[in-house]
Amino acid sequence: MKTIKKTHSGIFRDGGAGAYAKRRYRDRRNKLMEKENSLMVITGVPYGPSGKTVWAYAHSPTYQEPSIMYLTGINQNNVVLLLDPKSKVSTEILFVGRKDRIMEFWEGVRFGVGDKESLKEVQSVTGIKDVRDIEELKDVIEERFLKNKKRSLATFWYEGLRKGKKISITSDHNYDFKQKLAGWLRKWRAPKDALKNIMPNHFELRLPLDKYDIANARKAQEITGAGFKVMLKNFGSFKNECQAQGFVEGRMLMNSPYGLSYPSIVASGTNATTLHYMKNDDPIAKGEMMLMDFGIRWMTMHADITRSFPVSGKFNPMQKMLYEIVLKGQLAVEKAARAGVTIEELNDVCWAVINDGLEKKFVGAGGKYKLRYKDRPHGVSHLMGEQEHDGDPFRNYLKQPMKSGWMISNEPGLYGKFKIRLDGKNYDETIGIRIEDNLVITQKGCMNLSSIIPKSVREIEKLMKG
Ligand SMILES: [Mn+2]
Repeated sequence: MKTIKKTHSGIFRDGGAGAYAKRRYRDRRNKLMEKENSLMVITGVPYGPSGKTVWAYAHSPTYQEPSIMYLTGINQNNVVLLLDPKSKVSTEILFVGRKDRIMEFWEGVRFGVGDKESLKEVQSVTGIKDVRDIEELKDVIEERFLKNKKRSLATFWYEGLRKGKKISITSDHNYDFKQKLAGWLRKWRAPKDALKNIMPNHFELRLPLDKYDIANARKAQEITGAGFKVMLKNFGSFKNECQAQGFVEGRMLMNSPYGLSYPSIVASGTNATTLHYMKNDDPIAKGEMMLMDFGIRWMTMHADITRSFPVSGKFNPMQKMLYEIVLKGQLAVEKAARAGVTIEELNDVCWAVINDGLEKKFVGAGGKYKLRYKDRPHGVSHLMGEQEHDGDPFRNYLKQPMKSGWMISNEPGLYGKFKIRLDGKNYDETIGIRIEDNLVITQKGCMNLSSIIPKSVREIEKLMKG
């Protein structure tokens, strides 16, 4: 029998850069040090998928806190990174736990310190020379902080503005860590404003994707699109929502070990008007529309796709009319998207086209409708990257001019009750339609990474015919 070498890559994500991975992560850390120019400590997620957190098994195999994943590629819990741009001893220190061979017997390779061989392993995989036991964390930070002339210490937590007031996400490990640092700083009699947040500078560097990220994002689109196409061809055999879900997720997971981008939304008929429908267990009936929001990860990049299509394989005239109104809004956004434009402006373009289409085309043809919202059901775009929803969670970026390399979603939708008489037939349906692509912003416009995934009425009907 031929022996196939097994790799233990779950511990380190090279991001598709292969031999250049160490340099890629070092460049990112150097750029952050240059920009922030302060002593920084950033924590990873404290717990991983193990016996104590069984729930985590249900989640993605890539579970690291994205801010530290971006800077190190290390997919392991209980890791802290210290950056000290002014230090003459070492500008970067990685803190990890002790090597635990019993735990490795159960869970596979994990970085650790405690003996020469283990230390060498962490150094050679990550390219970080100064690796210490996480037990030394407090002492090392104290020593570095007291030496620091600026008397400042920076870390990462989610903070933004809501109605002009500063607000933080206080329920995650980043905030817990920040609070711990704040406590230490008080003990060390630091100035009141000593603790700084690297979030703005961090996102400025992280959000524009590099060429590896873009290649990974493309790969995620290819796998997601291939899964969707084969599912559409087989759609006639599905009796309920979970069969469609199981099929498309199975196809995607067969082609990527990195997990789903998020739990799929598979909504038939009126269920599609619930924006975050995740029950996915209702029977599906001919004549209804389907809405599916799904996607796979590749490395640390995510696909976030939505397609709407008729269960029967053929749009009825009202469905087709409404679908094309939404599609027109989406194409208008794609046309308007480029560096310098804000997402707020994209929203204005999108919903104006859709509301105008509804009035002129639908009402113009005698249609009546009732939406469950005023003007806009949701935003047309969110940032994407290391997370499916990336960037500051308070979305202060909506007002910022977009930068070349940003990845955003383009997801107009229409949800409500519609009634019309067309070609001598009455139509009366509660419908949810959303069409979502992912765009990478460039100086002159954008690249639609999802253009390989069918969405025109003609393409969809052709695929469903088999
Ligand atoms: Mn989305």
